[in-house]
Amino acid sequence: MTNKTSKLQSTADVFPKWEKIKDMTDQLIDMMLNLRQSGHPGGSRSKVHMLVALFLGGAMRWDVRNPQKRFGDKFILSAGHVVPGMYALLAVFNEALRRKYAETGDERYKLAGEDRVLTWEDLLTLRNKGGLPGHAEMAGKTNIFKANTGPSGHGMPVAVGEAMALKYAGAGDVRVFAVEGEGGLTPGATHESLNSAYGLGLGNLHFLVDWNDFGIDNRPFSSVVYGTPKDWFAPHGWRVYGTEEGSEWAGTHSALTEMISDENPEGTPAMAWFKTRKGRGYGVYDNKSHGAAHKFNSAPYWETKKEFMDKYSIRFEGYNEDGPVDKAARTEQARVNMDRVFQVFDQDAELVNYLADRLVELGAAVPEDDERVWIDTSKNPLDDSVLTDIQGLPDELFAKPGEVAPNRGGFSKYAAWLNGYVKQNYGRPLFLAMSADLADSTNISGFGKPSGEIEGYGFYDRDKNTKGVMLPQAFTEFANAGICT
Ligand SMILES: Cc1ncc(C[n+]2csc(CCOP(=O)(O)OP(=O)(O)O)c2C)c(N)n1
Ligand SMILES: [Mg+2]
Repeated sequence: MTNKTSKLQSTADVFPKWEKIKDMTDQLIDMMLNLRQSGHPGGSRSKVHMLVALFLGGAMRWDVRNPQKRFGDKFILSAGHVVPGMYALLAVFNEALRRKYAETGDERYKLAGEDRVLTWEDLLTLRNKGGLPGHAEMAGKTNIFKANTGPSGHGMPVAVGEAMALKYAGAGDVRVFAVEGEGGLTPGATHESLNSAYGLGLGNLHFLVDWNDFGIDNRPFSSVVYGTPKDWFAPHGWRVYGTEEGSEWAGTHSALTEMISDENPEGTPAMAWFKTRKGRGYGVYDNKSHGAAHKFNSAPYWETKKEFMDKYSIRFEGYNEDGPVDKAARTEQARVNMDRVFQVFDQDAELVNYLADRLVELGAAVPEDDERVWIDTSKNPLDDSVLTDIQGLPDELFAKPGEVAPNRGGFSKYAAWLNGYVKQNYGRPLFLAMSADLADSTNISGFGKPSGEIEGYGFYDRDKNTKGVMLPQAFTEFANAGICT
């Protein structure tokens, strides 16, 4: 088994580089939203430190050149509304590779085809038909997302399901990271996800929470929701990490590093919280920064450009002016100014080298072999006509004419046969099943029962029966729906 250790970034030398990457990301978020006059600035900005540290620090094994690698860690932006932050960050990452490839011709820096790579020019299309969507979608240029998200909290059950699938298959070293705001922790599905993840023993599941204490309404969540992230997660058996300085590099990087490095013999899930200020650097804060960009080229907008311009001696086109008015001219101005953001790269070749090489190094650390996966995916049981040919089903599955039997009894027998047949012929089950504490009363537990001579897989137990197919869920109907996806 190749279980390459994560390439943790071990020194603080990189923090000044991360700072520049963050500055560029911030600028691109603002410019994108300024052009489109739509989108979510506050939560996008408050998550930038967390995201830079996650994607570059080594906690996450991933390959920006191919986010669909089978054993790459999975990322879910459960707070799907803050997708501009991720678009901007991906644009910075990809631009470093694009430049490095142009400079060297080295294939390691080569990005996939245009339809798979998000470039900074794409930021000009935000929330336009055919352009970048307003919430996170697992498609095309953004396959880094492993769920389509937007409804707050609803990425969490999906994250549980993905972590479960990986663990079940034997690839429990592949981690799932889900990012949420504290507001997104309040829907019921989150509560169910926390219990489910503990029950299923998902040591590969990690929730990251941007604790900025605000959503949209004009009151902090702390005025209506009791406690702290520790209170919310620890009683559910989760390991809790975090930092009061979620907009500083040292605390953010160490919270993530500790979370993934700690011994975890019990296989319990983990979370890390990051205390931040919603709207960091945007000039408006908390809920006021949530869903409204500054008015196009207004004084407060230009104010968000000033510090960057001074720091890097870069001048933005149209600075402190209102115009232009028509869409084409506005888009052109945004294009010119986004391009100027990358003067930071022009000024600092070392930064481009670091970023491109780091992304390549992280990509190369994603394991490739599948020896540890016991489910043979080279053969697909669903292509087996025995399963779909009703005429060919064995007689014992059917009740005799006149026999009185409950439907659910037939369901159970059939479920047992399906998993039994696939076990015998493919060495794996076909179905994992779950219900809300109703496994036997609905007879869905048939999926785990013996079929004739073939032993059933039984109930899953996070310690004693990790091949069990009947997941021991409590009353988690909402989460089950997401887990099954
Ligand atoms: C289930 C659901 N209810 C309401 C909304 C509307 N909504 C979008 S974002 C948001 C506030 C999000 O606050 P938080 O989760 O704290 O995110 P952050 O502060 O990190 O942006 C709300 C209420 C939603 N997206 N989903
Ligand atoms: Mg919030």
